[in-house]
Amino acid sequence: MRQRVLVTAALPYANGPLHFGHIAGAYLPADCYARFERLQGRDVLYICGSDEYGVAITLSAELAGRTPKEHVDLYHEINQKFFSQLQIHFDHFSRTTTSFHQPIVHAFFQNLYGNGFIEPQDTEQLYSEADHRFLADRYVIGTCPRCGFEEARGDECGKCGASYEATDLKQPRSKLTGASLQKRCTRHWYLRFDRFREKLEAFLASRDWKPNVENFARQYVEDLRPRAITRDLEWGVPVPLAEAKDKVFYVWFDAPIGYISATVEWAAKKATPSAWEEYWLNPETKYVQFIGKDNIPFHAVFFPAMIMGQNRPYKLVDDLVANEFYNLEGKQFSKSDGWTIDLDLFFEHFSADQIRYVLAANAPETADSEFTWKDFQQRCNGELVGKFGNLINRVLVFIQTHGEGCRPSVAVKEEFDLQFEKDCLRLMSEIEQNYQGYRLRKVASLVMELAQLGNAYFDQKAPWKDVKDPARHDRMKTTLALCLEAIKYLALASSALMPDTAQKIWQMLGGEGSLADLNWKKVLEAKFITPKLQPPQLLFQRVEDDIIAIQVKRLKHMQETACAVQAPPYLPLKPQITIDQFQQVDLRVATILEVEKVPKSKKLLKLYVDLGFEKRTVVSGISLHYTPEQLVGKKVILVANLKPSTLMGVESQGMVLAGLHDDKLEVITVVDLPGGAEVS
Ligand code: B3M
Ligand code: ZN
Repeated sequence: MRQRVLVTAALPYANGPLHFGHIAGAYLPADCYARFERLQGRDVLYICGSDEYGVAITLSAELAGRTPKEHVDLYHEINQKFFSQLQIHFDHFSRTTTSFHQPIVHAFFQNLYGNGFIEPQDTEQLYSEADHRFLADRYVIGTCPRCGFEEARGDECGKCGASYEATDLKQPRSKLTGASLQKRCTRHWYLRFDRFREKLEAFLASRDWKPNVENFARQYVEDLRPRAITRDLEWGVPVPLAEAKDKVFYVWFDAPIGYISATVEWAAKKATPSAWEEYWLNPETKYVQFIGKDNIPFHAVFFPAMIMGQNRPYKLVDDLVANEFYNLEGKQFSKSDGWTIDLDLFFEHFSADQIRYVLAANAPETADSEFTWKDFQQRCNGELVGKFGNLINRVLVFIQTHGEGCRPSVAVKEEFDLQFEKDCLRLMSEIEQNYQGYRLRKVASLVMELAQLGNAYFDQKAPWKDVKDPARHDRMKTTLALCLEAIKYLALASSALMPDTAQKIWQMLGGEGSLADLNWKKVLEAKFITPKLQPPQLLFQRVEDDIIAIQVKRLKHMQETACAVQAPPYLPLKPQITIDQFQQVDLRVATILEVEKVPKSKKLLKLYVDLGFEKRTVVSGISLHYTPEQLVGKKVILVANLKPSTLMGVESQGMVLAGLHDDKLEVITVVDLPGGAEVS
């Protein structure tokens, strides 16, 4: 019986175009792994699909003037095309709006419900009379309960950094229509994740994951709480309870079930409707999931808990491969900021294998990494052309020129030849282990090592000298035959990573059929029978400086135009006040003595300041803009007669003045005045 391997990669939201960051993080590593396991003769199924529900999608759709369905249809197509341009080959790419999905989500819910893991709870939420609906946090803006900023977001204030429930906002209103919102009671259904703690702990203990994944998961398990799995929305999988007619499931409840429903759809389309069970219900199957690090809790904890509450023995993930983030030239890819690569233009100049290789060589496996045009050019020219392509080209051209393309056979082997054969096989076995361990970076570097080994061997044996002396022709034939063997290894080793290139090499060597359909071990030992080699063809184009210069210029240009379009609006002025009203505010110079982070808060810093006549503690939402070291010693302006308020458990005795524009925040400081000085 062949070992079954189920491979899934995070279902991308059909909410915008994918970029190389997504590819490097999940889809390429998963694709290479699936291809590799297939070469190993395993029965592999690589499943993915679009994640099409969730409030983020309804919001973007509304802003784009589309219905959610139109919106997801559009991006489902766009993203599928991108995957195929990159030769990311899924056995099935589904979507969560298929008719297969909903019944399985319902069954999941019914099992959890029947097993007592779901409980209703009443909460207050913001309701729009005008739109006849409850609004999710992301749709809400209002006045910050702390600093009075009128454009505060539904979950936290962009000005002072306070975080709160949307229901705490003053004058809450709809982000889309401006309609005012009222608090209303609504009932939601909570999944009692806390009741799975022990099972989850045992599950995590039984797995051997990378430390980043394991630690992240353990932290979540320590703090498991019931979580609402329903939402007041129209777009989503409806909740199958009479009481919950207007609710849908939270997208993170339905999306992971999409892995299963996609497999069910795959089986149905193949006309073997129960074939999915061999992957999902068979404990012998190995299940490997590839995700970005921001998805760890959902895959390491929530989805496993959902499965633990089922009556059917669905597979729990065996290996969870989570990569870090992958940036573009030092910053996150962002379409709206113009910080991205136009893919149609990219594929005009470059090939899928070039980018697959570069992404792998630089994959964000243990730390964040980035794409830079310079690195792309260097790797394409220095490695793909200079090492890999060079070996293949020089050997094949030599055989064409001096041996009319006839396949040389091994005559006598010297010690040096035997050592070369051994070194090649050692590298091949290392490459195998690293594919198996999801270490693509290492695979890419070993492939180059193999190419360099071949180059060094060819140089050392110098067949161009032997060709001149008939007495040494046997020696030359051995050299060439062993070089061809190394080239065959290169094709095999790079088949999962650079499938097009590997296939071209395979054909040049006289290989039959598709290399991807063959077996690693058999190819390793295979002897070619055709007496002639195919004339060599070019594998990789050099990447010229001017092409790279154009890309860099385009990136800059796109960013500038995006900035021009998106210049942040200036807020309208507030109503006039009198000088008396203003003078009620007591502003003082305060010297910052000590600064520490407020635990569990992203934005808040706790400042200990000196007003000359007294010292105070002030909490300020500036942590994203300043390090504690940058602040100590600064003399800032404090609203000194503000009523104290408590933020994340810390009492704040005043407010530090700061200016904010387009996400840039700057604290107002003075230089010479002493602490306590009045400011007016
Ligand atoms: N769509 C999040 C993401 O693309 C989400 C993954 C779902 S996997 C079940 O990052
Ligand atoms: Zn605020």
